[in-house]
Amino acid sequence: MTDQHFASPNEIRAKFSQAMSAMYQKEVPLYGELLELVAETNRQVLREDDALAHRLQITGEIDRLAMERHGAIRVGTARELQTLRRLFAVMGMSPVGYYDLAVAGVPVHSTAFRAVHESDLQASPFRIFTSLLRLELIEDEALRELAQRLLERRHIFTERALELISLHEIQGGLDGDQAREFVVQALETFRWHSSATVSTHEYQLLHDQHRLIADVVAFKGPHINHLTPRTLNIDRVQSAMPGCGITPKAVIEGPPPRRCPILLRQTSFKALEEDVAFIEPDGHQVAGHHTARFGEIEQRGVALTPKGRALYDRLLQDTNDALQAPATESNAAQYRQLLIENFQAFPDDYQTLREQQLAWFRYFPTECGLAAKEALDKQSTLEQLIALDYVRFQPLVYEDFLPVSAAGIFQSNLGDNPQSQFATASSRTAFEQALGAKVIDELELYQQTQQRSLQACAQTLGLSTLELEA
Ligand code: OOG
Ligand code: NI
Repeated sequence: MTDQHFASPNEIRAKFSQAMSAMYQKEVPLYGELLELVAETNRQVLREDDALAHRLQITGEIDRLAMERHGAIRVGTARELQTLRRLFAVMGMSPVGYYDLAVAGVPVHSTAFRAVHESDLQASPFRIFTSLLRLELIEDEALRELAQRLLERRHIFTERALELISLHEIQGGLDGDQAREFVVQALETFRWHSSATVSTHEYQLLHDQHRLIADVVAFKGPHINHLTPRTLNIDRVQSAMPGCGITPKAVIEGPPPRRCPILLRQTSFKALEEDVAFIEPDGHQVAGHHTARFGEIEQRGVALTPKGRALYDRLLQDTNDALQAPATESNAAQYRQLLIENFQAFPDDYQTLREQQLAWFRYFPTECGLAAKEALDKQSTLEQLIALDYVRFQPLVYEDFLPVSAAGIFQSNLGDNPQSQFATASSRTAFEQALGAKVIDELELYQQTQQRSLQACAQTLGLSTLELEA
């Protein structure tokens, strides 16, 4: 139950997302430039492509586009992850999906905190890709203990943030003043600190084990490591980036360019080398460097059903097998060509994607459907209504991430040489234990949204139900 005097979680999330973006623009000015480039490109695309503009109008995505972004953070302990879960709950964000990156040589597993209902996503689609370091994958025992010691003694939340999180749990919400204070306090956790918590020597040890370990363990908190705006044409932004002094990575992760975009395409620019101060055992500070924070852009397309996703995974695997080497600068053109060739097998019109049940859609009654409402045959099927143009369908946007792409993004800012795989079982259960909750299955969410749109359609047209053909 939501009480009237409580601030809405959607509003808190929108405010927080805005505050985080403002903070990151100050911390990493290049991100601000990227935002401008993306906004300008989106305006251009919308001017040129009426059909796309119309579609985004119907789905409502046009209203959320300018505020749409995701961020990423990495934490070190179950306690940190659990408290983050409680913190994000204040903003109406739940853990969705499980991503195992150990298989790609990155010693973390992850989830994405985000809103789950389409109306809440519409209010603010802000997402945070959140990774937990898997300390058990550090083989060197002394080093593992050092990492554990460092993590155990740090406090990544302000006292007041913790109080407000508890208050939210006890009261069932936060009032306006508390919500404003919460945004300020919660933001502190994600701020960049240029002073490390370790000596140069310790940093080197952690770094040599894995750069990511140093990034998580050697600092006061889980600094936001990138914020990613959503573009309507990633190829165009990618080719405009160098002109703005931004060098993108060689390969765009995800599917090839298509008429009907699917899932998610992403590219990042390399992490920046930043000045940090290490703290030596005798207490004095020594200047050094750390590279962690970077920029990224993404283009989102239609969410895929399990069948569509299986096809995507297979075609991507075929592409990588055919390349016979990791995709890098030197074989980028060949990779792109192979990707395009392999994905010929993926239908590229919404009609077929829907008929073959490869993707999720939302259904909307049309003007003429509404006009014909009284005279409608109550037994009409969905397919008949579509044929009559009484009902139309629109692609349901993908709100999540892709493990192979995420690994590619991690790799690119950890240095281009992919590290060897960790021989380990994927451990969703261990992740959920650390999180203190189950992660939500994203496919169920898409299915529910599609179903709700069918129900709403039926109701508006005065029918008892509307269903997809089996
Ligand atoms: C997260 C990398 C994954 C994405 O968009 O797939 C990611 C990280 O580097 O912490 O952000
Ligand atoms: Ni990202």
